[in-house]
Amino acid sequence: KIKSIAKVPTVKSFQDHCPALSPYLRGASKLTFKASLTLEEVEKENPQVSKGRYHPTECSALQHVAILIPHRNREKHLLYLLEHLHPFLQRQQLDYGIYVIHQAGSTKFNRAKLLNVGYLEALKEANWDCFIFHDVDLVPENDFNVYTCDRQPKHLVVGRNNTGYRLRYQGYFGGVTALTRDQFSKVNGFSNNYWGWGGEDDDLRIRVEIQKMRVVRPSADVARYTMIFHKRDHGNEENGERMKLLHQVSRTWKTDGLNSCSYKLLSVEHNPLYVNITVDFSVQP
Ligand code: UD2
Ligand code: MN
Repeated sequence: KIKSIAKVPTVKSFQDHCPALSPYLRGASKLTFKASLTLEEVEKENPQVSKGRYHPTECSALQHVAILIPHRNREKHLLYLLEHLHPFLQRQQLDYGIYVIHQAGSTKFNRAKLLNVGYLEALKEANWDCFIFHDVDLVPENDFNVYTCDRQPKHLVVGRNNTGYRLRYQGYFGGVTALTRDQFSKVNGFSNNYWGWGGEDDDLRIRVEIQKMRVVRPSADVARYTMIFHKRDHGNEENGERMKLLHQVSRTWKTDGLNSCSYKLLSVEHNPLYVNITVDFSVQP
């Protein structure tokens, strides 16, 4: 039996969805980092990017993705990341925006709280579906590692150059992660209480597990990164409290996170290649 199908009038303004896998992907690439690179050069190479945002014109992107980068005093790393990430995301045919969340002052660095701020501020200007929480010093090596969100929270760094491209430990959730707007809101975001280095990524994984979600990873041959060499930063000394905090997550996650993230916003600047959000955590808003 053949049912007659009503013809849907084709409206010009409706665009076809982009394909599940972009035709522009290249696979593994050899990364180079030129010492003399300038922001002006990277801007010139990316004329289609405006105010940190881009969307494909040939099709309508599958997801609207905000890339959130916590930052302080890593200008060169940021430059290299922007240089590689813009063309990488464009080859993936994503509708994306890059946000750099900059911690002003010299009080202890708080990566997790910066990422909460990024989520809250980015949603004030667009309806993002997916958030990529991204270290400034990790450059993806293979564009089949697609920066979209899945049905479950996704960890994108299976391996990196300086750890022999092997997963550091079961449950490792650091470096680069992808959560949908709903997944991140369900876990109440990151904890705001991790000052200095370490623990905040494990805290987020515990939150994910409490919600009965499961961390997924792309295959090891594509989830590869180069970490630009660095030493531990001043102001980001190891957090001695982290084990204590990690034991309390099941009691604290509901009241410590997105819903308690208060901060003094100093500025939001729309640069050509990224939105720069500056916050001060040393004073009360
Ligand atoms: C690991 C994790 C990272 C985080 C951290 C512990 C990997 C690949 N990464 O990174 O996600 O869990 O351990 O907190 O496992 N930053 C600045 N300025 C600073 C300090 C930090 O911009 O002064 C930012 C920057 O984006 C950097 C990130 O914070 O990439 C993490 O700090 P890190 O690179 O010093 O720590 P690392 O490499 O051990
Ligand atoms: Mn690092």
